[in-house]
Amino acid sequence: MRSNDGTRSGGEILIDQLALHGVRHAFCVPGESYLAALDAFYGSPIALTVCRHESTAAMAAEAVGKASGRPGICFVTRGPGATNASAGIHIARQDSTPMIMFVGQVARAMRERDAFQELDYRAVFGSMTKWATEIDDPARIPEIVSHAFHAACSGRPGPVVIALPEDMLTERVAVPDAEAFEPVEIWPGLTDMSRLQKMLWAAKRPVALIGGSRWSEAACAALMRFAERFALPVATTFRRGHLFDALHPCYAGDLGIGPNPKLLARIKAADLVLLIGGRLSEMPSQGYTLFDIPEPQTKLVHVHPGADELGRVYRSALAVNASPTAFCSALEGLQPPNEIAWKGESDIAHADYLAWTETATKVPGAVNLGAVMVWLRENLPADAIITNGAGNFAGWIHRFYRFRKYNAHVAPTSGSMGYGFPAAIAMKTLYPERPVVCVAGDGDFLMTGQDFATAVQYALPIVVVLADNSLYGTIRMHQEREYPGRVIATDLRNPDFAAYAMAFGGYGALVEKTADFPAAFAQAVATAKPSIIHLKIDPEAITPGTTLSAIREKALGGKH
Ligand SMILES: Cc1ncc(C[n+]2csc(CCOP(=O)(O)OP(=O)(O)O)c2C)c(N)n1
Ligand SMILES: [Mg+2]
Repeated sequence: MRSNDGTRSGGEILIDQLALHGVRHAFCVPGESYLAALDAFYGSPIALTVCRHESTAAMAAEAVGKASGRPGICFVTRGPGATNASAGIHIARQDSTPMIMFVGQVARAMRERDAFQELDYRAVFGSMTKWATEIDDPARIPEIVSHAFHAACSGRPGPVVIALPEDMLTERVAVPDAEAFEPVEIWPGLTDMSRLQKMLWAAKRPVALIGGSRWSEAACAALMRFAERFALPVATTFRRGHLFDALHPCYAGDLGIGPNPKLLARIKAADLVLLIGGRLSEMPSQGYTLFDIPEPQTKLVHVHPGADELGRVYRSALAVNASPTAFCSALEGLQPPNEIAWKGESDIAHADYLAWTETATKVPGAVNLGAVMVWLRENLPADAIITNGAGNFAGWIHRFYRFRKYNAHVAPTSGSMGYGFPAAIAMKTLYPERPVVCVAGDGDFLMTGQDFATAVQYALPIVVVLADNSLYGTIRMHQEREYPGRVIATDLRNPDFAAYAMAFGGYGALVEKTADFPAAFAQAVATAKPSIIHLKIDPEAITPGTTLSAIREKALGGKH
């Protein structure tokens, strides 16, 4: 309850401060540990979504951070709430996403007694976050929250955890608010840009790789203009496909798991690699094999907002500490050479990409996930958003879907299962007008599937396309390769997912033939309810390019 004596509770100061910093959505699972903060949401301009599991609340907050570039916010209770949420914190860490998690804490006078659900948050989250702290004095909330927004967004963005002792949230003090926060841009130097100009003029076969965070629609547009002027082939790194229009004539493809061999050959043959925003970590670097470490055989220009990332793995010929947003606008000042030595290469690269992704490969079984992806890319509007978690099913998204707009793909570079559905909740909340499709595996979906209830509660018409192969398929694939025929802990017995959706008050349909997918999808959209389209996938169809039996036979052959 607000009073008019000039004082506010810690909870009120906190929520006022979040609203002032521009927060409009937050996700939570409630707990008695932070009731005073919950109460302050009452009547505030921040829409609070209550979830069924803290991993959903944290992943949804991460997805908001990923899409908006400003910290996504979640509130969870102490001990078990915080540990349940840790998967989302880890994603924010690996994916360089700004996020702030507020977590309840025991009263100040009880600390260090191992009181009910007490945790030392600095110790538990210290290695996973950019900053983990606890607020002791409500008068310092404006300062610490402002610090948290800056810390989450500065340099290489990441998560911040703030613990809130219960009695600190109810204490009343008079304190002024801090001013609204704006992220600090990191501009490249003039010398950086003129050195880059010289390197580009000397290059014979350059290629750009783009990834990471701190992008924007404007930055993507600026990069596209640069690519056009320089006729430069541009590839996107693992799960960052939405940064470049897949149908743009300079798009060279997706450098992730199982990439186009022609793209890999192009990158290996390049004499200059312009890496903007990404870290070239394990997945895009093909298990750290693409470039020598620490001295790449290819001239590398590495542009990254985190000063610590430059020279961390790869030594570059030119290291530029800049955010992609600032760097891309500085690219407008660069001039292409009069004679572009690599003229025509971007067209070839794009043709290679189109050929690699054009038609679904043949796979065993009556439902071809590749054909479903081709249908979706041809029938969804360009601004539709695809979300997913982790599993082999995602290989078909990367290969056959074509992302055309900023934020059209929201997925974890960290490979965290269960991410797709919470991200879909977040995207439908942020962008109610954009169609949101969550593509999930059977294993993947059930990691956060209980939050189908949340989508029903908030009437979020998300369509889940659920690829059910009755397997933890990715792990079975590795298992058959390393221990052929010794199947253990990778078979799944699944529910009737269409009935599951109906039981929650959504819509569900079973699809057993590719040809039935369009009608099921249209029906799901027509109901305007959260929906699950349950695709029965043959377990043999393990990747777009091979079968489970082929992997097993090859491994057995190799062992004899
Ligand atoms: C949270 C989490 N737990 C475990 C894993 C390891 N893992 C990676 S993929 C996978 C199986 C995914 O199964 P499913 O969603 O059914 O997709 P499929 O591979 O069968 O297409 C597992 C267990 C992970 N990446 N994340
Ligand atoms: Mg599966």
